Amino acid sequence: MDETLRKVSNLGSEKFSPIKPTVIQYGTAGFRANSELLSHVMYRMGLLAALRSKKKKATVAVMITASHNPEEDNGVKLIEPMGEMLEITWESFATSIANAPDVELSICLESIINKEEIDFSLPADVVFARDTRSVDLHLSQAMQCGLEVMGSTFTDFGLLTTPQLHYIVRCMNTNGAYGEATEEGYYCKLAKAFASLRKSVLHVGNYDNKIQLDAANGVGACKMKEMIKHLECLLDIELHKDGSDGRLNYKCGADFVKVQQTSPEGVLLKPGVKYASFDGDADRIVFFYADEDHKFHLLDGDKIATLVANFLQQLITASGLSVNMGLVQTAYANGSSTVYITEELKIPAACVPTGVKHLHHQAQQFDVGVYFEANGHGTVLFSSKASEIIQNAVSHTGMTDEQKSAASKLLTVMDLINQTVGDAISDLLLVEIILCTFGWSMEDWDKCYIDLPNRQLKVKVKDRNDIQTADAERKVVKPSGLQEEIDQLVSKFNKGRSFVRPSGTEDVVRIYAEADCQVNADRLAHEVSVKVYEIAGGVGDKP
Ligand code: G16
Repeated sequence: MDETLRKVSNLGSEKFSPIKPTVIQYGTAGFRANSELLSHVMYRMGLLAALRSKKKKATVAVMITASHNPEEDNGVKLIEPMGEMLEITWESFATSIANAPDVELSICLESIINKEEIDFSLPADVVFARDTRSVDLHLSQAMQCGLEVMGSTFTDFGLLTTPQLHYIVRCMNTNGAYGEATEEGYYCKLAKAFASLRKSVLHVGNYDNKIQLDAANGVGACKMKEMIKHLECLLDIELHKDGSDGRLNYKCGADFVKVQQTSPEGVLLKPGVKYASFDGDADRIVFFYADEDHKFHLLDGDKIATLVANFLQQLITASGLSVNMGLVQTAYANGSSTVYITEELKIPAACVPTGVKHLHHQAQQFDVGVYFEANGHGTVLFSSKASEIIQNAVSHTGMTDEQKSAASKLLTVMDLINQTVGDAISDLLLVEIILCTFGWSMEDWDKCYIDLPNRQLKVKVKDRNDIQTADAERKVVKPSGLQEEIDQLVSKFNKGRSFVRPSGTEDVVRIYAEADCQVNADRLAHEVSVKVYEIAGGVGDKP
């Protein structure tokens, strides 16, 4: 071990020394920063991934992406053997390794090895992939050097969407029980489930299989092209923002469409047509359309969650199976969606802090856990108990044909869903199946409930970590006095609600507000952002 740690330290200081002393934190979805600052972080994440693999005695994964962030940023995150986000205790190890001075790197590694009682003589195995950012290759080579110096075996999957890598690592660690551990295996599994479900629907009502898809100029474009080849023409998809020109996430993609509440630049909306946007690494999706009056309508993660929960609830009821279902949201969930879920669908809803790891964890408390962030990141988890009940039901003799048919549909739906993490491609296929089953157009789906008008803003402050929150980010506890000011502002607006939180992917404080009309939501968001600027140390132009 000593010899390896010596090499780690030498190579680190010779080739991957931090360019300038910046403190970097493992945030909502790993490290995110300007690409130029990340070589040493990537090298060190290679080291940590090897340790995580030794600790788990399994293959782990590393994804190089900054997802929705602008093209000049990049990032890296570690993925657990079952395709889940890195365990929270290891996030702090990642932060300490990334920030250790060169001379303390080997000491830092040694302290993790000791604390976690890792048998260093065990083998390590890591799979990795990257999105289409131009410097990804160079950063992925730095990460690979970290793996090599630790003596880890590895497989470079090249370009993948983030959810594809999550899927592959889970397949590897379940000896293929979850699917074939290749990109082709991913397409085949999803496409087979999609075709089977789609062909079982005989009357499609108002449903239309045409989609105009904005791929954010990201990796989702080339991967969707591959998926289309497997879909037997059951969907008619026209790609926009496919990366042939235009910058990644620039005035396009799921984050842009959700936050700006408008269509991607250059995509002209035709009334009645269905549109969808992926984000840069295709782990989020939102839908939108224009009505006859050319008014823009967004169907975000909340609308997807309610659609999926409604569909699954109907199948569970029809199958007569005894499995419970719950839905997990964050504070960004539109107030109307929570009322619809709890009062109309009568499904229990939980609220947790932003970040897939929190939603995923909470969703595991249900037999069937649906989780979606309003930004379009989400999936469905089926517990092993639920999977077993559903599997047994299909061959059970004491059930009616109708019950069996519903159970068999549920089983196929499980194959269509990427249960490791939110997946734009899988979610797109799932939404299409549901709309087709219900015979719904976009308008039909949209009218389930009406969103409260809302607005999101960002404010730059000296140190965003000065803002601390509680109650699933719905209350600010530091700096003192800020929450009282927000309460005061909110009380002036009918149906007003607002909260603020430090972003874990960008150097900003995020502000969310909703109210009875758009003018009021905009005013509330603006007034809260001014308070954040004044009380939490705003920098640059005052909002
Ligand atoms: C990531 C996370 C999401 C989170 C989003 C914004 O998305 O995976 O869970 O909602 O960042 O996080 P924050 O508000 O902390 O900046 P993505 O698509 O960028 O990976």
